[in-house]
Amino acid sequence: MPRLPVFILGAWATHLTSSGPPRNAVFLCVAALHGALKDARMRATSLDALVTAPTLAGGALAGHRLAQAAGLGLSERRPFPLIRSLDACGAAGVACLLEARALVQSGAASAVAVVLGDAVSSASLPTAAFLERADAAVGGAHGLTPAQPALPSPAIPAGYDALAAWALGGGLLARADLAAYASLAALHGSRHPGGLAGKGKQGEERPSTSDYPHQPPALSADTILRTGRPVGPATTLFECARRADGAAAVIVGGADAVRARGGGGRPPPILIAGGGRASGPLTPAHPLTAAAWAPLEAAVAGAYAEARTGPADVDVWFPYDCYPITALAALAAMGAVAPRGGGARAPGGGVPSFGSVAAGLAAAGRAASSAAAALVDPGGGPGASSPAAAWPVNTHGGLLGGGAPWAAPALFSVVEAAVQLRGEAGVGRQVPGARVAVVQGNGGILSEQAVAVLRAGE
Ligand code: MLC
Repeated sequence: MPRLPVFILGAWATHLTSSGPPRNAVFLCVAALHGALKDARMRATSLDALVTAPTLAGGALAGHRLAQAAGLGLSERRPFPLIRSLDACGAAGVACLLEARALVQSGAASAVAVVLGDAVSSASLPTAAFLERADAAVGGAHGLTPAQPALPSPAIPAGYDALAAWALGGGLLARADLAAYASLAALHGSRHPGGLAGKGKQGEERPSTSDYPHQPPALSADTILRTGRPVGPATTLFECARRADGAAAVIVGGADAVRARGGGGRPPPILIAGGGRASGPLTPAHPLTAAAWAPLEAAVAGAYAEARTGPADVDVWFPYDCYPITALAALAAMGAVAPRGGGARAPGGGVPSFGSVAAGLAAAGRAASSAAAALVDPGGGPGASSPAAAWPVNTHGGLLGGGAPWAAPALFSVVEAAVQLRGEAGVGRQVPGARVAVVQGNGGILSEQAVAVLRAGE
């Protein structure tokens, strides 16, 4: 039986910050929720469900805490909204979006808010406390079994560093490819007003780049390799998810909700065309093999199959880039290195390799290196071409170039995908003719995968 179509009706994200006074994750989430409702031209009373995830900074019952702080359920006309809280770490942005879609399709809700945020910058959560919680999330100091030793602290960078070393050791990537990816992320991040590197007007209501002056990119691949503080043998600090405070929200509903809010002046709905989810172990098995990527490959395949589409139709890509190795692997799994329409479509133009990370990683690495060579000069100044057209990947900067509030980043990707598919990214940032986006969330160390295909104007 065909599933009911479900849409994104509104999307909004706060600025990302890492300095100034400590931020409160719940307050950030409330701000994002109100921004998304305003964007959708809807009232909080029209929501009948809220989907969120636990924060690193907060405690239990995250959804109830947020609903109460946002004043949901205060109307006498509606019951308290249904709350769902998913423990999926970095996969949460997409996993929660798919959960919201399932609530609408099952008839349990007609309009659902998906809200995620956290406050994990050093301004809000001192590094020692951050590492105690982040290390614990992936097994802690004692590891899980004698056969699976604990990762040394900082455990998350160490786990991803091992994946990068696996790819380098197998000759699948060159070290410079990883730095090239981070350099491109920094370039996009520097052009987005809401990210840590962006210079948007503080307090403006939604990221809008129409009046945003071009900022030179901060980092070339060469600078990253020469000056980046080593965090592991194959990772510098500039190749780590950049801790940040911030929140994102989207409003999801079916055809009824689209009709109920009317037409004129409302942003066009974005169809959630397909979704795929898959789980893996908490940390990849030792010794590492290409099988570590199987959940990612399965989630991508599920999303494409349901959307009845494939890489040739995708215009803008949102791989989860907590570390360059995950982004390049996801681009390979998504088939982003395949040429489209016979030309060098995004990004790069290499060997068609959709489906297998091991088969596509080398092409993804080469694509990143050649895009970085064209777009970023060695001194870090801007190259000639438009980054959004030449490298339509994480156009908001992702986790490396934009910022990473723990479990929320993939929802920032969903918000940016909506901005791109609505054609609202502004001069210098808009991917020309963007109609289809693919967004990935990755939790833990490849522990949880969620992928969504989004389509404009249906
Ligand atoms: C950090 N900095 C960056 C950067 N990363 N600048 C540019 N690009 C990047 N990618 C900057 C910071 O903004 C800060 O600038 C300075 O470098 C120092 O960063 P810090 O974090 O304050 O340093 P420190 O306290 O020494 O901690 C280093 C660290 C930590 C490596 C232990 O940064 C860390 O653990 N990072 C990884 C975070 C992480 O893994 N998150 C989860 C991703 S995995 P300034 O100007 O303020 O000094 C995931 C999946 C999941 O998302 O499920 O969780």
